[in-house]
Amino acid sequence: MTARTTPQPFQQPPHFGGVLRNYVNGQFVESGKCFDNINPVDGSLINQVSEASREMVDQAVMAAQAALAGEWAALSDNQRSALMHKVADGIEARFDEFVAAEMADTGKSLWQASNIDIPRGAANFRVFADLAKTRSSECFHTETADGQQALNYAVNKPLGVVAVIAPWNLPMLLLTWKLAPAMAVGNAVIAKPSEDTPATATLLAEVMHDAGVPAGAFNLVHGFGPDSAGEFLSQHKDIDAVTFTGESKTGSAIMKAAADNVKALSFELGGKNAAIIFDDADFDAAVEGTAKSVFTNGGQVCLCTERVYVQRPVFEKFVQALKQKAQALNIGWPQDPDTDMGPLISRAHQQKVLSYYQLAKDEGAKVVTGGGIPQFGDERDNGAFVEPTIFTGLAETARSVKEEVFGPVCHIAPFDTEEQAIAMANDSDYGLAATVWTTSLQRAHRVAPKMETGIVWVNTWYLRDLRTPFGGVKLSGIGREGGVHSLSFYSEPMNICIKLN
Ligand code: NAD
Ligand code: 6OD
Repeated sequence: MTARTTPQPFQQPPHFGGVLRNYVNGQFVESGKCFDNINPVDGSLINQVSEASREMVDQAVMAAQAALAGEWAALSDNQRSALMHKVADGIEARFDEFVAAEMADTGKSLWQASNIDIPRGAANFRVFADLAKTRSSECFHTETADGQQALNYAVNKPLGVVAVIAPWNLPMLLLTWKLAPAMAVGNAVIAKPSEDTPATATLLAEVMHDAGVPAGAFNLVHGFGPDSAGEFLSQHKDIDAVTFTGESKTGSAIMKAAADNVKALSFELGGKNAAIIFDDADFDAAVEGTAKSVFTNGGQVCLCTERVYVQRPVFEKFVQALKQKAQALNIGWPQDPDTDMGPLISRAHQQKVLSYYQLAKDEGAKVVTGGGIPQFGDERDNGAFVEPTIFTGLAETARSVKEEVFGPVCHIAPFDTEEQAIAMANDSDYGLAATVWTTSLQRAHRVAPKMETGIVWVNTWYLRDLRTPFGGVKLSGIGREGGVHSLSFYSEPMNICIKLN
């Protein structure tokens, strides 16, 4: 690990410094109650955020309902699609502001914010605008036994008012991944970004406003979960669906809150993802790819690998090679082009990850590298950094092998047979993603479908096509989004039967 020591002043996004406001019924509004938005690089205050009250959430719901009965609902599919493209244009026109805002809130690197997070924000609007415009619907020519004939076809209607509750790890990417399809098929939305990452959502509200999205079609409320905007939305009787990305236990709380009003739910939750490295794998590619899947975004991607299983003949060599990769990571200032890894999202999350590092040691792990906090000797010592960490030697039953840490850490264990590797990878309460490294085509096809996960990558990681089904099994989620799956979740199909004879 190389801790870069040259202090560099953190550049605030140009319009920052005031209060980040909510956006309700086409207007930017404040509640009178604020919370702090903290930069995890150095612990400094970025700005304050207006926390939406229950009344403000009610106003957002009423505005959304009015939009569904007014100007927003009156748009044709082509007009709505064109508007979504205009939103994407608006994100691209203010690209640098979005990048700076995402970096300030998360501490993620300039490279990642400008190559992954913000481009995906715009791409989400473009892809779903086009998919919604070109979607087909079912149609059957019906003949009954007694000779009646009918034409049965489906009309897809929006669900209504959709609450989008998003996490902090890929704030813009994950919020728009759900907002874009929901809006593209005509729903009115209420976005609730994480309290840790309110900035890009606020910029997005400005973009929506400037693009001419009708009042009430897009609303933004800031706040927390319990007894705040997250819970007010989940419990609200006039919200038709909640689409949520975040921790599995939060998904469970939202499910309970939404139960009385029987809302449609789509959940993308936690993971404890496995990588399997067979001894026939391209060794260098497997090491490179696994380093990426463990350490990208400081391990704070739900799809990151936390359990690595390596076939015994290459086990020791692999552990040493991954150790070298971890130790070569540049940890530092987000705006430094050489930075590979920034801080965790907050001091609270840093404490959680460090508690898992300690737990692994207490459970008898061998520390291959890391396990602590990097020391910089500058303002970053007030930040939320942890060292990239590799453990070996734990039993598969250890809590630190079973529970999601959500940090730059993995445990590496050896296996002997293909069957053993599959069983070890699947022995998890989670089922989000898996990665398989092999040069055998037959093995790839044999092993991949046996993974109990929503997605398997073979000889790669996080290579995305937005048309594919995305989601998890077990504790990792309910439902699928992506492509037609998103259009389907955010729509209510209605059957129309016309008698022909
Ligand atoms: P979190 O569950 O703590 O928070 C997510 C959002 O839910 C935030 O906006 C938060 O304010 C809100 N929230 C919290 N409690 C709530 C409640 N009781 N009612 C309503 N809303 C509530 O998750 P996080 O810490 O922001 O994100 C990290 C977690 O998200 C990890 O577990 C990670 O695996 C998971 N995640 C999953 C995916 C996926 O696609 N499966 C993607 C990203 C993150
Ligand atoms: O790429 C995506 O569409 C997606 N939903 C990624 C989720 C990442 C989790 O942190």
